[in-house]
Amino acid sequence: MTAVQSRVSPDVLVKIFTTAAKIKMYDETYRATMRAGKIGGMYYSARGQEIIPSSFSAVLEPSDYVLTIYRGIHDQIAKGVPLNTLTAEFFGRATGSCKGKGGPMHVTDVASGLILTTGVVGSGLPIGVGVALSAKMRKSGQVAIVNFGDGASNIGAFHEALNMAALWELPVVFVCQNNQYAEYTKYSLGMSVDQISKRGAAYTMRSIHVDGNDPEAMYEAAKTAVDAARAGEGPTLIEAMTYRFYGHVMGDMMKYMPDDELEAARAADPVLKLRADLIAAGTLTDEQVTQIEAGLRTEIDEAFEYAMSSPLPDASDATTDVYAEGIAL
Ligand SMILES: Cc1ncc(C[n+]2csc(CCOP(=O)(O)OP(=O)(O)O)c2C)c(N)n1
Ligand SMILES: [Mg+2]
Repeated sequence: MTAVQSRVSPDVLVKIFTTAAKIKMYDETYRATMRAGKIGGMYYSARGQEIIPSSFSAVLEPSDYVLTIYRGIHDQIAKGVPLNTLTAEFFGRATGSCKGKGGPMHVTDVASGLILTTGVVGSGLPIGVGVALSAKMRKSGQVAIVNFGDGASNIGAFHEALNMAALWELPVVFVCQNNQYAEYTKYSLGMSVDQISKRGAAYTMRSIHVDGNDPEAMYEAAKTAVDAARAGEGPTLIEAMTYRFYGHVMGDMMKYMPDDELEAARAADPVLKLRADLIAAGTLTDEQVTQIEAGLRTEIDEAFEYAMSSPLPDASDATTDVYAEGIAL
């Protein structure tokens, strides 16, 4: 059998796979821990959407910025937020990246460039414009990646942000992760266009419609957009088509998602497909994949153990780090 020539180097594909496998395993562990009643709270699984941020992670520099939403665990892991402090923040522990005061909906980790997680749909886009403006004014060469959903592209802030970013030629990439549902509504029922990427034309913005579950196409889209932003050629709107495997939020019964659609999406699991493709192409052996997964298992188990055994924040710390120094209360 002749291996199909890949457009993207094997090293890059292995990097994308390793990140995607980490996100998948982390998500499975998180849901199992919740189901076992060991942690409470809300959880918005990103299973099925792993390839999008994993492809970006093979393009971005550590100093670049990423903004995400409540369904953001894949973006946070891919940007390199350490699993210990990330998990502790999700569990609301004092050792978390925001000392347990952010929780799953508000993770920030400045050191790794994960600048914002927001629960307010669409609100990350104008903030991403501000982050990119700062990078441009400082001539730092940094790029801002703003992740959001299909539903967010119907919010006014999406349009305001695209307009300003295009006008000021900012180094920002708007990544619409079109997982085909906004809460319980199929995106086509609430969208005036058949492709969200077409909205970029209204702002004279470079726009890309891509299969977000295809690592080669997704890597090329990410690289094109990031290279352009870094070269001073302004923003890009990427619409990355994908699917969410577990509904809107943990506990969602998913009755509104047709069984055959869900089954087809899960049968085409993009992480398992990339795993199988890398083995079939001879890029990785079975043993190498098993070794990668064993390493991830250890790292994830240690992070959950660290978070579980960490203390809750002390009540006396409730207002520290909340207000800037010198502001009279
Ligand atoms: C401004 C605002 N309006 C409504 C909501 C309620 N809400 C939470 S998630 C969501 C759906 C967003 O869907 P999408 O942008 O496609 O992201 P996904 O959850 O699919 O990742 C809505 C309407 C909100 N959080 N913020
Ligand atoms: Mg959606």
